[in-house]
Amino acid sequence: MTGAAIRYAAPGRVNLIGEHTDYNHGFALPIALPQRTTVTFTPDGTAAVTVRSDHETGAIRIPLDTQPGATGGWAAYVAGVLWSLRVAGRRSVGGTMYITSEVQIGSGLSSSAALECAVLGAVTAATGDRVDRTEQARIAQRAENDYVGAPTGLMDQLASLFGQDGHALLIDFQDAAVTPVGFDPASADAALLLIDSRAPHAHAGGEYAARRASCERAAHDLGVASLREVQDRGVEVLSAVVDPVDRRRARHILTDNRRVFAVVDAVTAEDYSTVGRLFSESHASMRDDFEITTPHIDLVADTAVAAGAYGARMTGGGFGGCVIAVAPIDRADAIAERVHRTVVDAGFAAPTCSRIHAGSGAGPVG
Ligand code: GAF
Repeated sequence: MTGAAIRYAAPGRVNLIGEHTDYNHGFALPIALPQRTTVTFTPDGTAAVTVRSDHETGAIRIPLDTQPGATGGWAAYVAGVLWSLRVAGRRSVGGTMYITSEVQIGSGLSSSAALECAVLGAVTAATGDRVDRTEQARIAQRAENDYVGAPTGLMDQLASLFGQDGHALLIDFQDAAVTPVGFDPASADAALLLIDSRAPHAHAGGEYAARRASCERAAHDLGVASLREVQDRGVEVLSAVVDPVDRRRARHILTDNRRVFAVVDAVTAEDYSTVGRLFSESHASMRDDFEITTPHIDLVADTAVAAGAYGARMTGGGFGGCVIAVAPIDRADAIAERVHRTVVDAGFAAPTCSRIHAGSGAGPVG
């Protein structure tokens, strides 16, 4: 039996501030991007999903009882969602799936969370199961952690699922609570610029896991389950962390958590020059304490500021990907031009620069 085609879309995200804080039960402030991944799913009642993508050639057949390791590459995110639904005691259904995506892959814009959340939405729409969005986020995260093998936190899935037009999302990872915060830089003659360095990044690589392990060791030294528990005690508490590198990693987490609230206040006051200063402080913290930027990414961020941005920071997991800059609207074109010229002159790939705004979260199409 073949059911009617279901179309479901989920967006990528940009994190305004609060980096690597999610798996430390801290805070972050992402926005959903207007760019989306769309799944067209035609259920057929068989015991497998056959999936194709506009980015890849060939079809991949994924049995509904797939196990970690059985499917690799991009289709592992689809297989992971089917597996994770089953582990969560939820139903799935076989059929054919076609995936199209506007979310740039490998740029740190959460193309993987967009794919997971779109697949999840399409399959649960087909089964008719009601799965609330927080549980959907956890199911998608488990797919990524335990099927794909990337030890990521919950931010990207929550951003993709809870995104709201014209709003950033203040997330408290202690309980996954999401509070929308009005975010419209244009109303204060400011612009949020997204500069893609085109240096690819990856989460399954060892550096992300190493940062996570460092934070866990620091929490262990402090006798707490997560760094969140010492957030209110100030960075002085970190003197009890044995290893100086772990201490610096933990300092980034505590200071970025604090900056999240400072950015919320500044955004609410439409004070984008303060937002920019906090972006640049966060970038310095990621460069010096968390050590997840690269000379290429630092050059992009520094050049944006030298060309007139209020501030700039790398966004996402690190080691490549994108920089965001907040700037007076009338400086936007000059910043894009200067960053392009300086970065190309330094021998790096030509970056792309666009103005972005907060888009809406995952949902059915049409
Ligand atoms: C990646 C991860 F997937 C997120 O969970 C988060 O840790 C982020 O890096 C860093 O803030 O996007």
